[in-house]
Amino acid sequence: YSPPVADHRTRFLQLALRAQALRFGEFTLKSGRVSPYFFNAGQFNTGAALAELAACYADAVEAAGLRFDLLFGPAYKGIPLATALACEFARRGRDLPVAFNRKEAKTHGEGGVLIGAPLAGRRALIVDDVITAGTAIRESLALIAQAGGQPAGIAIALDREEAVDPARSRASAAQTVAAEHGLPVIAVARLRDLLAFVGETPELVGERPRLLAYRDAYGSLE
Ligand code: OMP
Repeated sequence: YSPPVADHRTRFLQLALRAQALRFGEFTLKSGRVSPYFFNAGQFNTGAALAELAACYADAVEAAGLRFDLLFGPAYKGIPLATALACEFARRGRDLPVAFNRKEAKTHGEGGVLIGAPLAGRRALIVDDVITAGTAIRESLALIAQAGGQPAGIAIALDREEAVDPARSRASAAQTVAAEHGLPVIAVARLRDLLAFVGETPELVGERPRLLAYRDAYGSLE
């Protein structure tokens, strides 16, 4: 008998907790919101953690059945994520081109802001860490378009499921990006999965009221 393998959401949340990529407390976000939790993908900082994380992304992407032919990792956090995911897909028998950008344009050497496989004519899956308001995603879409590529979708580890401006609309940033650009957003886990996970984990259950209050203030409606 081999126990059933947990689905990618649970495996990811357990891994994030173990790697201290998921923390509870008081954190000020890029948006200025004060959040009772924070996800820091930089904490996946060993080969084994990145490999395990990449397997979670790969499972989520495969389950979504999306068509794409290149992985794009936005600087900086997306770079190791897209690279690790490319290695995982290769391990599963699919060798995909991978590309990423640098933040500062270089004027010597090979120049430009894009590194890796050419984007022209390819359907790029953007691989990033987390979506809150969707600002980082919009920058990647512009880069891909400039390079003559076509975005195929966005794969992220965590969708915080927050509304950009809760007073105006309670659609999540991921839903807004998806609708505006006609692109699927594939998240390994979403806030609703985190809430369920916290509820089932004795040492975390005390965090649940603060998470629920935060969701009431800023969360999107399902
Ligand atoms: P948006 O660009 O607003 O979608 O926010 C995404 C970025 O916020 C990430 O790329 C991070 O720089 C940062 N962030 C986290 O890394 N983890 C979080 O839990 C929340 C944020 C955030 O500031 O919203």
